[in-house]
Amino acid sequence: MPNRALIVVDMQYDFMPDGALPVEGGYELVSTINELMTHFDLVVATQDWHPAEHRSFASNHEDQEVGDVVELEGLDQLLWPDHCVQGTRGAEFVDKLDIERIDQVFQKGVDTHYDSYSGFYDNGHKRATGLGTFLREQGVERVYVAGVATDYCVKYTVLDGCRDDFTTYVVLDACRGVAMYPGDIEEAVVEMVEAGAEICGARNVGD
Ligand code: VGL
Ligand code: ZN
Repeated sequence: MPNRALIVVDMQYDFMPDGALPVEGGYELVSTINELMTHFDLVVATQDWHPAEHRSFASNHEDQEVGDVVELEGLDQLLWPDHCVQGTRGAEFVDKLDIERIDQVFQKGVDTHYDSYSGFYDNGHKRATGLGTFLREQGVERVYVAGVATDYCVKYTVLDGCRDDFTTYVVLDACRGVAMYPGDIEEAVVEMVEAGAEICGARNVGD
């Protein structure tokens, strides 16, 4: 049984540079991640998968703009442009991603009232996506995380990986961030390291 897995986070059109919630350098990651997947017996992916009425969209609030913060079910919620709406092209994995190598996909952000940056739990830690249980069932103890965005979904996936006692690696050159504010990516790296994550490069994940 594999004791390690690669978690590919949100490699979807809406997070590419020409998407609704653009991440600079998103397309550059595709070949890196395709190569990275060949080193793993187990690959899982997360997919941001929102209903059109999702409350993380500024468009679903009156008098709010992208970047504003509102309270959602007791949590601060940063408002985003509409993105990764279920069934739209923006929510699809990018074409060139080698999706045949993905063993299991975990969708998140499906509940209108809760956002879910992490691939493991929603932001309020109320509901698990099933990712953690799946990995444990497969005998996984170490996870490697790659994808977008370093300062949101990668970060929260890594923090939950650490919290749930997986040995968690961030494959930093296989991640890109949103950087809504300057310094966000660097700050995310510090937070992940402080939570116990290790930083590595795509070239030294081994086999
Ligand atoms: C993400 C913001 C909103 C991400 C998803 O994939 O990092 N960021 N939804
Ligand atoms: Zn989202």
